Amino acid sequence: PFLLTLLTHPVFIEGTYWTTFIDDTPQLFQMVSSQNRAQKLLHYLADVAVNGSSIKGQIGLPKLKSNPSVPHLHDAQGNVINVTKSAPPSGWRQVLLEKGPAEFARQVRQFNGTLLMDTTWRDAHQSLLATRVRTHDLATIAPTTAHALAGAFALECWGGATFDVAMRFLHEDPWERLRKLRSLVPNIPFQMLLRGANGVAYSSLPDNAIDHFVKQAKDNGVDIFRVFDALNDLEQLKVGVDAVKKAGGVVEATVCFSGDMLQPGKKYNLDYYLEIAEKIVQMGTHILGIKDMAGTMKPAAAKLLIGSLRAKYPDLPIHVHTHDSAGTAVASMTACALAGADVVDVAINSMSGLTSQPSINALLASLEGNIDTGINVEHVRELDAYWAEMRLLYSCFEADLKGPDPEVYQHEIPGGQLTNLLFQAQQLGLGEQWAETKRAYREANYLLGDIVKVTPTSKVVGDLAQFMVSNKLTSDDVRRLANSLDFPDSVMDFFEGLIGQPYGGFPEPFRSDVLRNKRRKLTCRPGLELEPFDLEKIREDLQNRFGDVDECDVASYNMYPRVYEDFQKMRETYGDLSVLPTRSFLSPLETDEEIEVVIEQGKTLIIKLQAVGDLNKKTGEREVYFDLNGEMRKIRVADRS
Ligand code: 3PY
Ligand code: ZN
Repeated sequence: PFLLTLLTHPVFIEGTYWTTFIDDTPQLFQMVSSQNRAQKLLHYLADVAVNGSSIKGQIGLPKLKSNPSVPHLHDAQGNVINVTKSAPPSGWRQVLLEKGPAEFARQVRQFNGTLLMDTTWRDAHQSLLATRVRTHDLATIAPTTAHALAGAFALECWGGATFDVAMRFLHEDPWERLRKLRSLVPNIPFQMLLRGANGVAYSSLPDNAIDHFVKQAKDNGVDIFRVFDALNDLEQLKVGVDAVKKAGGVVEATVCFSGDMLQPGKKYNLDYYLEIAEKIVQMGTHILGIKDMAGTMKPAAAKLLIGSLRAKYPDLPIHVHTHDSAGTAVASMTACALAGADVVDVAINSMSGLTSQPSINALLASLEGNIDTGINVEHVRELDAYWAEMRLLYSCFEADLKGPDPEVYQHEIPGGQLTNLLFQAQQLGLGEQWAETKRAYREANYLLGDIVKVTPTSKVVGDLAQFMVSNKLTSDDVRRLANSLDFPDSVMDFFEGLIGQPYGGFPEPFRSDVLRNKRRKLTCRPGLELEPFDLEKIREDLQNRFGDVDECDVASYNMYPRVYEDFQKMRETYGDLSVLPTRSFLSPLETDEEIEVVIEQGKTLIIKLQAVGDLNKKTGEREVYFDLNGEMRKIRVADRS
């Protein structure tokens, strides 16, 4: 293609070129690069045209048949606000940038009311749409969001499962997502979810890898780090907290809330939470997070817990997270606000409820006249129109949950996992299996010692539950046969101590029976046993294998080596797929359908599918014909259908 570009360049054709023509005309390389990029994207579109999308977890095609539209925001006089031309109002990020984390936290505490964090860009789609929302659709609504939610405490937009899923299933770079969104939202702080010593992975990494990852996250746009450990193991938590402190981010060290606190005899009761909170305060945090990942914090528990923390720590900002799985989240977050929480989590209406966070407008209505939030009610209502369309666009990832689950207080399954497990049961078409899975999950939790359940411990419980269902084992059977059963790896890892130490210790003799002589019993935190990564060497290796890499690539590789390698291979084959509109990413173009793809600012490809040729029986291939910016292109792809 370079030769072609050179030969067709007007200067070359006119023969007015000079010897340094190639050196002095970098556009030649840019043209080659954009032609290459176009060619790679056509390959992807051709493959989808012939074989359909191969995005994991996709059932059917998007219900949205048109391109999503961006709603207009109106000012108080009813005029449309030009969100791309006018700078968004200054927000809490300006306070943070000007005054630093400690003063930011102080001012959040001083705010006369309760601030809101919008989770739509992270937890809401992780909980409802299998984390599949793409950068393209977040970036499209980012300028409008910067205006509509200018008063928000933060947007949760990164971390948790989004990092893994972006690379593994969406074939996009999570760091590019972060930088793009950051450039479009200068005024609202960005929050990420960090799994303590696990970073954004499922098990411990060496401490230097966590420090390195967090530094890149901070440098590329994350402001506030919600750090948790799935067992509330403070040693594990501290690894993440220390990393954020070193990077200069806002620390939100978090207590994971587990189960119905007010039930008599509950292991995780008020005393337990006050004890963990005190240790977190001793560790040093700008904000105290309370993370109710299964949505089991009833309003009465919220009032008691937040009220007690408020009284004990009058100067410490408290930020509460919940899920609406039981249908009580608006009531619970209202109770938190009334009890003195400084920030509570919500999601845009069309992305709220069920296993996601409570609806922002429902909470605003609930607080109205009583508690200020600094949020423009009309603007978020207008913003919702976009997410209503997104829900249709991503319909092929819906778990199709119909209503609240009243059994959450029994099984205590975290929001995102509840949707995943239901989705799996639905795919099997076994309604009964769902009830059985929930029952087994509850039993598995007790077998494991009634542990705090959130990534990665929720996976341990889920794996054991599925093991029990598929092998038709009761908990008595499991206990009795423990020294002869072949348990899932995650269960072995848990009992070895690779996920940390549970509160109250491991259940015995069950632990010893499960481990037998196959695994040891670790008593220290697993990271202490890991050799630090040689980051310089990793970067060199990656450079040799993949060419131009940076520290973010190193961090991606450290978290998910295989996933990162596969991602690089996809990039090599198809280029940057994040620029494709989602409908074309997930479904074949129709004949004569034309799409616009912005590959970089000011560079738009107009692509039209012209025809898909007949199957060549000898090669097993088809030719796919496109019109690319007015020129015909033919792509040959293997027919795997
Ligand atoms: C995650 O770790 O991804 C979570 O969302 C935990 O709630
Ligand atoms: Zn959550």
